[in-house]
Formats: sequence, C-alpha cells, structure tokens
Amino acid sequence: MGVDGTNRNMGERMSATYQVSGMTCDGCANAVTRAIKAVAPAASVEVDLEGKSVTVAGFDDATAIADAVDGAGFEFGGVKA
Ligand SMILES: [Cu+2]
Repeated sequence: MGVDGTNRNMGERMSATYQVSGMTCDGCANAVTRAIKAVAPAASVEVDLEGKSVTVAGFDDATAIADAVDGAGFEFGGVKA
C-alpha cells in the first residue's frame, strides 16, 4: 500500500541471508561483495558486518555463493535462520 514500483521491486525480490565469518571491516565487506557479484552480476549484495551476515537478492544459488565466499577467504556458514 502506497509503495512505489522501485521499492516494491527491491522489497519483493527473492533474497536470502547467509552467515559469513571473518569479515572485520569495509575492506572485507567489499571483498565478499565483489566475490559474490563475480558469480552473480545482477544480484544485489548487502553485508552486515556486525551481524556477520550477507543478504543476497536476485540470486539464490547458495552453492555458488558459498564457493565465492570461501574463495575470497571468508567462511560461509549457510543460510541464517
Ligand atoms: Cu577487512
């Protein structure tokens, strides 16, 4: 109700939040974001440093995301409950 098209698209795109350990600063967040975007260029990636999690919208291949995260030197912990 009262939501414009843009917000609606962002809010309703399928997304999942994954646990990622080892991120300590914006540099880490950028590295993880770049790694995921390398396998999912159209995805939107949002890192929560304090929550040790990454939310990915528009791409739901968790295996590819896990490989990207591990390849960047961080620890993929699965889908966050
Ligand atoms: Cu860092």
